[in-house]
Formats: sequence, structure tokens, C-alpha cells
Amino acid sequence: MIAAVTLGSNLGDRAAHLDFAIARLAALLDNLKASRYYDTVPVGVSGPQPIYLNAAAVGKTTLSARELLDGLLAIERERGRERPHDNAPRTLDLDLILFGDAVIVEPGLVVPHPRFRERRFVLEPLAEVAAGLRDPVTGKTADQLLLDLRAL
Ligand code: PH2
Ligand code: MG
Ligand code: MG
Repeated sequence: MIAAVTLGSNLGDRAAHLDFAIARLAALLDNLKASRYYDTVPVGVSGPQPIYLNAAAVGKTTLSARELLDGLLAIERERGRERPHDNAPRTLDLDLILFGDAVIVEPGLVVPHPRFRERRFVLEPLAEVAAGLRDPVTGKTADQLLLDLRAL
């Protein structure tokens, strides 16, 4: 299965957290392709927050979506991720965005990610590494979803 993961950090040495995550992801996903790092303005958070550094990575895996998710959460913990409240600033956030053509709604695991189509900070890096990757819900590629966003 081809998995797409997005990375985000807005606490501490943001680039070091993303570098670390990409090195770890390379052990979970074959042929890992990682995007450049994008400085992005915080979206949908309550108070003022530091600027994020976001990226995307895609690769192949034989793990299940749940196994991959557990792997992502373990990497977050290695960078001291804390969750004091929803959308709190974080050292490292790893979100599973797409998992082949799987549509999954389970506790703690919703794929495709429910908000990724509206998020430029997800679609821009994703389109860089996997322009043709398709969202099984809308049938659109990452490129098309990004264009839709630009047309708004
Ligand atoms: N993550 C969020 C909420 N808002 N904004 C940006 N720019 N980048 C993020 O990674 C991000 C966000 C929840 O995970
Ligand atoms: Mg997130
Ligand atoms: Mg997350």
C-alpha cells in the first residue's frame, strides 16, 4: 500500500524534529520520498502560536494502517510530543493522510484525513512528492485538490 504522511512542528528545533521523523519513517516506508520543508501560518488554532514547519512523505508499506499509525505515534513520543489540549503547539505531529484507496473510520484512525482537502499546508507538500496520488473519496489527485484550493 502507498501511504502518505504529513509532518508538522512548531516547538523547539522544528527542522531537527522533521529530520528525525524522516529518518525514522524511512524504516517504516519503502522508497520514501520526502518533500522540502514549508514554513506555514497556523490554521484553525485558538490563540497565537509559533509558525509551523510542515512537510509530506510518501512510501510503500506492507503494514496495516493501524500498525503504521502506531509507528507514527511512537516517533512522536520519541520527540517528547505532549497533548495538553487540541491543536496545542507540538514538537512533532505525524498524520496519516492517505493509505492506498482505504477508507477507514475507527477510533483514533480516520483515513483519508478528514480535513486534508482544505489544508494548503498538507496539499502543497503532498503534491510536491505525489502529485498523482488519488483521494479515494473524491477521486481527485493531490494536484487537483491543490488547484481546487487555489480556485477558491
Ligand atoms: N496542524 C494542526 C492545526 N493547524 N497549521 C499549520 N500551519 N500546520 C499544521 O501542521 C497544523 C496547523 C493540527 O494538527
Ligand atoms: Mg495534525
Ligand atoms: Mg496528529
